[in-house]
Amino acid sequence: MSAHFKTPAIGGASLVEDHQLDARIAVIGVGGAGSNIIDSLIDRGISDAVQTIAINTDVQALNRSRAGRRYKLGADMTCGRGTGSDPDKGRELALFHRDQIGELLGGFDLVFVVAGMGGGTGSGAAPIIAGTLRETGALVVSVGTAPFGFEGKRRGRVARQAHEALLDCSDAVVVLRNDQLLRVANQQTRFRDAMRLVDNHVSEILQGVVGILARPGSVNVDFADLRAILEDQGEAMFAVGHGAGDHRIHDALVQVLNVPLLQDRYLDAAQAVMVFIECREEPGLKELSDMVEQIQAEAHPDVNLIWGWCVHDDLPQDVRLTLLATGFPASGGHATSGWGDRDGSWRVQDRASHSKGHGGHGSPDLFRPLD
Ligand SMILES: Nc1nc2c(ncn2[C@@H]2O[C@H](COP(=O)(O)OP(=O)(O)OP(=O)(O)O)[C@@H](O)[C@H]2O)c(=O)[nH]1
Ligand SMILES: [Mg+2]
Repeated sequence: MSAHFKTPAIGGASLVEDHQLDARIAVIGVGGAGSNIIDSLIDRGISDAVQTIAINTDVQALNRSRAGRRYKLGADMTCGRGTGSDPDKGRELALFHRDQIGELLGGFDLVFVVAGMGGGTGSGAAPIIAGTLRETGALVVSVGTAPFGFEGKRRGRVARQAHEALLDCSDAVVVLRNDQLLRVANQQTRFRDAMRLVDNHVSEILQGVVGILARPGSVNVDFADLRAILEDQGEAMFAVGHGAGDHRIHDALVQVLNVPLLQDRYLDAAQAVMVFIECREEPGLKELSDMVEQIQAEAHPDVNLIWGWCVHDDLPQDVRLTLLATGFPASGGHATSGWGDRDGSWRVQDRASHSKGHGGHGSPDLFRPLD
């Protein structure tokens, strides 16, 4: 089954525009940050064909959410007040409702699981939700934020564990480090504004990926290509850049290569890269070939580079360039202590040694739609 952006009726007949999504896509925000990111995505605009879903233990936050579907997680066990920053509780509740999560949220081809790591609900529940939906056959991409160092050592440790669990349970995991924000923040930047910046960045990435699937281009990229780049990959890097004027594609690419929020990850280690360019006007052969050459020069010598472009007039600038990179080495090479727990580097785990499954039983009473 395919979903469509818009099907305007002309003389009673339904005309399917070129904005067609062959893949069924859901963006699931887990916990407070996840839910706020969904709202930001809705504000920025996302195809009606993409299901927006919020899952939270906190009923007040859920009531504020503007997601298309909202689910309380274990409301009767937590009295709807969240987990008190306890990731074990978040995990237990998700395991408890695991079967229902699979039943109610199964059937998607591509699922983004989005959460702020460091608290209880997102850190504990997001990996279980990711693993459950992956077992339903969906390609699961998790997007998590790593807390600011000033949020404390404990949050950093919880976030690091959540990240490892997400790697076990997802096809690809993108981490955005809040601390990187401090590089672009100034004395006047308020906490809420900094968070909004992250929310907007994640939304932009999601818009970019949906754009890849939604707009068939002259050089087309489809869901099979996306699966080839993301399936069973572990660490991933996603970035979006914009450009205008004579050097529009080059400028967008430079922006992408310098996105401050991404984990310290360098393109030269990426063995698989997808680039998609949306342009208000058809790009020139030279600017396209320059871009491909530049990426090939920056990426791994054996990089599998998939690229495509389309013309699309509803863009903030002349060009939007979305880049996805995967195939990073399974350990080492990118050690970073960006988790705020100050205990040095972390290692990406050997994914083959981890099983996808988790136990747990569902209860029809507790994981339920809000309305
Ligand atoms: N981008 C973004 N990050 C946030 C926001 N709120 C919190 N965070 C980050 O996400 C981490 C987890 O916070 P929450 O999402 O509020 O926690 P939760 O998953 O709801 O968990 P509990 O409330 O503890 O059950 C925090 O440590 C912050 O680093 C937000 O609105 N946007
Ligand atoms: Mg919360």
